[in-house]
Amino acid sequence: MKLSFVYMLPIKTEFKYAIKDELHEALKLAAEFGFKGIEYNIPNPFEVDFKRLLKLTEDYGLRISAISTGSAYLEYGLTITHPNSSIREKALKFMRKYIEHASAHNSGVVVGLIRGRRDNRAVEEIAESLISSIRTLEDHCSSYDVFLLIEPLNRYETDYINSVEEALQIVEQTGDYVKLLLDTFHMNIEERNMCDAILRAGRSIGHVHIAENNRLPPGLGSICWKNVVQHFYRVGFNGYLSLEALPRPSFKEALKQTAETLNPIVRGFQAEYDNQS
Ligand code: LER
Ligand code: MN
Repeated sequence: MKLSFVYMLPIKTEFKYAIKDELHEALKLAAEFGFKGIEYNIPNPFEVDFKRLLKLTEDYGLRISAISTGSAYLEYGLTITHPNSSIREKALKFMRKYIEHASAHNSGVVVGLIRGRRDNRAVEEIAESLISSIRTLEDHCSSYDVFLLIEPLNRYETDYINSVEEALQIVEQTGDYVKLLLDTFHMNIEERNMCDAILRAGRSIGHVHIAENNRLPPGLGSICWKNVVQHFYRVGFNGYLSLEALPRPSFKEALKQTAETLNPIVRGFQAEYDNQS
């Protein structure tokens, strides 16, 4: 597994759980601390200078681990299950562009907040809307060799898809171009046991967000990282652990803290994993 961190491009709405500081400095530090990836949260995929982001990322020896899309929801209210079809179409247009960008490093595109809220709709109704929207993206995903990532979010942030079990139902009804994004902060709230949930998600895991139970960087809370990392390896996951935490006490400290907590654990299990596969 490799370390990554979420970087949020500028938005007007508040989002506290990503690094937003000077990008050069963040990339430089991350590379020094042994991070291999950066996940860009991009509010508008049509307005971003993606070539510049890609070049900068590669100049520092990093890869794009995933593209997250929550800022398109926060900034423009776009969702792929919106009852208003023109808003839904606009969200899908954004998704197709995100997929094209993600093809640079064949990474996943996150379906978190952009999947929309249930509000007063029946769960069957929103599920049908989500599944049909996702299916319209299948060809684009396969042409660009990119996958989608369904992220269960805790009940205080959304009223639709809070658990691994619920997210797996979407994977079952779509296809293997749809994977799960497991976020340790959300799992700590929603799952009875985080390690059992990892085992249940198994081969469907495509990406991981890491933060403590209190949403601080790993090492500043009570999650047992050795156990969690071991379970990700147990199910054959060898992708990115992407920091999405409150960047406290500073973004520099957050990156350092994450590296110091996780590098030795990952190193320990990686050798074992490589020998077995
Ligand atoms: C996004 O990845 C996430 O985890 C959410 O909490 C966003 O609000
Ligand atoms: Mn997350």
